[in-house]
Parts: sequence; structure tokens; C-alpha cells
Amino acid sequence: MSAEQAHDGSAEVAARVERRWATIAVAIIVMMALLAAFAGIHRATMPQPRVEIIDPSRIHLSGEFVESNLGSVLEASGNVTVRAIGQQYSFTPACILVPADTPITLRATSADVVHGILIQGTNVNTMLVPGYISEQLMRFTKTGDYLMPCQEFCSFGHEGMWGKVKVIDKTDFANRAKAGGRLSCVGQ
Ligand SMILES: [Cu+2]
Repeated sequence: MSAEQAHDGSAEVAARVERRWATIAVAIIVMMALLAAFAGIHRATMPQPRVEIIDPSRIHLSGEFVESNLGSVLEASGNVTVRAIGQQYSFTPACILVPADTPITLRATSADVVHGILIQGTNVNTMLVPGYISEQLMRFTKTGDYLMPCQEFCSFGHEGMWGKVKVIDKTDFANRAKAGGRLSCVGQ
């Protein structure tokens, strides 16, 4: 084999290897684009596609986030909607009560500055920005207590801003919901 032939051979090998890696790289990019599209379509990722605004100075007075409307409600569809507010330095309700194995829509906003809701051990993690409603879908497979700290520094009392999510059995929740009204851990 002449030096030239050897050179041609190695150039061919290099070209083949290069094509193979290029194909792998393109395949990874296509897969990531498909995953992003899938996640976005199913609203599994933030930011949410729909922006909802609200006047933070009036949330206690009227509309969706008045105190009597905060907490969990079992909808006719069988899904649960949770409404909550963050304010310096607590969440209302301080303990959110939800059933296991149920699609839950969390709707929350802030009454003053930017706060955050993070539910430990889950992928629920959303900012509460005054003037905007944050919506996140969630589902718990295990009953039990989950810590819910404020995860955005919101001034000097931030480290004391903790809430809790209590996940109970689905039938138990349905029985409590029969009485009507909004549910939280009060009376648990
Ligand atoms: Cu906070």
C-alpha cells in the first residue's frame, strides 16, 4: 500500500465517522425539539401559554382570590382546583389539602411582592408575581405531608415563610367535599 492509498483510506474512515456523529447530533436535536413541543402542548413546562392578570391591591375585595374562595374545591369533572395567595410572610391557606391520584390545578397569586411556591419532592415550582396569576398542574401519587417553602427571597421574613401540602385519600377528600365550600387542612 502506497502512502497515498493509506491516506485515502484514512480519509474515508474519517468521513464515515464524521457522518455517523453528525447523524447522532441531528437525531438528538430533533428528539429535543419533539420533547419540547410535546411538553409545551401538554402544559407541562413553564412559562404557561396564557397570561392572566389581576389587580394585586384588590384581590382581597372581589373576584377569584377573595378569602372565602381560597383553598381546594372538587370540580364536577372530578378534578380539583386549588386557589392560594402568597403574602409577606405566609401562604393562604397555610396548609393546602388535596386528594391523591387526582389531576389538580393550582392557581395562585401574590398580594404584595414576588414570592414562590415550591412543593418539596415534586416538580411543582412556580413564581407568584403580583399582578399575574400563576397556574400549574399537579398530581400526587402518595398521601402524606409535603413542605411548601417560599422559594423567592421576599424580604426579611422570607426564611419563615413556609406552607404545607397535605395529600389525603381520594375518597376521604370526596367525603369532606360533600359539605361544600373550600377545603384546607383546618380541622384536620
Ligand atoms: Cu415569600
